[in-house]
Amino acid sequence: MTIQWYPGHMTRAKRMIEEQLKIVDGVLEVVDARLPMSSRNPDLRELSTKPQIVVLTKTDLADQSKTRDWIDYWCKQGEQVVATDLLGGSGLTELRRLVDSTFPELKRPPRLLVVGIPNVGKSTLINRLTGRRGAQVGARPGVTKGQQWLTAPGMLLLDSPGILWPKFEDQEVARKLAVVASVRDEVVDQVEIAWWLLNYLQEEYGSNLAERYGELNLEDPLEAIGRRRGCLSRGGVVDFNQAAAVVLKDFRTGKLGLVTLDNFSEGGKKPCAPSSEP
Ligand SMILES: Nc1nc2c(ncn2[C@@H]2O[C@H](COP(=O)(O)OP(=O)(O)OP(=O)(O)O)[C@@H](O)[C@H]2O)c(=O)[nH]1
Ligand SMILES: [Mg+2]
Repeated sequence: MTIQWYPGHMTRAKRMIEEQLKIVDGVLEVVDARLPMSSRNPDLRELSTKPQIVVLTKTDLADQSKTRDWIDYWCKQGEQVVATDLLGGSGLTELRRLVDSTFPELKRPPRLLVVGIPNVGKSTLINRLTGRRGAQVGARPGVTKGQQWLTAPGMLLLDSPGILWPKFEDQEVARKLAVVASVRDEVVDQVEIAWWLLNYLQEEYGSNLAERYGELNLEDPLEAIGRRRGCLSRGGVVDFNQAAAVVLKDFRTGKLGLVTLDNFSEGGKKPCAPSSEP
């Protein structure tokens, strides 16, 4: 199945972001630490010329050593990056400090546009920084529909709807985005992405899988998980849709351990998606 998801509201949101970029002082690009590369929208990078800070969210769910590698890499590229756990609240003081030092000449609080793909935590970040629940939050993509300015100590923040790009050339990237629920579950074959995820975990984080589900039959891990978790339809046959939902929920809530889905290539510390290598 080919995954594509670029609904009309994203086209409109992109136009809105283009307009807002003209009036803001800078950008907070929100990136999911479990997908340090795949959750960065190439379109957004092209649109903006304003000073930018990358805010890595969900570090509480990501592989810490990979998070460090990616941050080192970006810093060497001259990017400003802060790692945050928006549920625990870590990284926010560092972010405020970085915002202060990025606009030293401004006599007023900087106006910052918060951008990123769906479900990465843009609205949660704004609520954290403002100390209020002014922005609506939810564990699915497409929660934020409009835009509004919100005041935080030392900055003004503008939330934006998450946007993707019109075509996923690399379906591996699309699968990863589906796994972290940045693409709507309804447009994706859940069994297929659960299979993909189980394969990836088997290769990269085998012990996490064994810890959660016990030893698995590698030929058909979803069947074994479904049976153990009681995802059965009439006649005792495993309901693969239910089993896939269990696996995806376990992953998204951190029950499969700390996992990052974007790897560095072997050898040189150069980022690349495994499937996009020549
Ligand atoms: N574990 C964890 N969850 C987080 C973190 N940040 C955000 N979330 C959760 O991620 C989900 C999405 O958060 P939102 O703030 O609505 O994301 P968004 O980027 O505004 O999403 P859209 O408006 O749909 O584009 C919510 O369930 C948040 O609680 C984090 O650092 N760690
Ligand atoms: Mg939002």
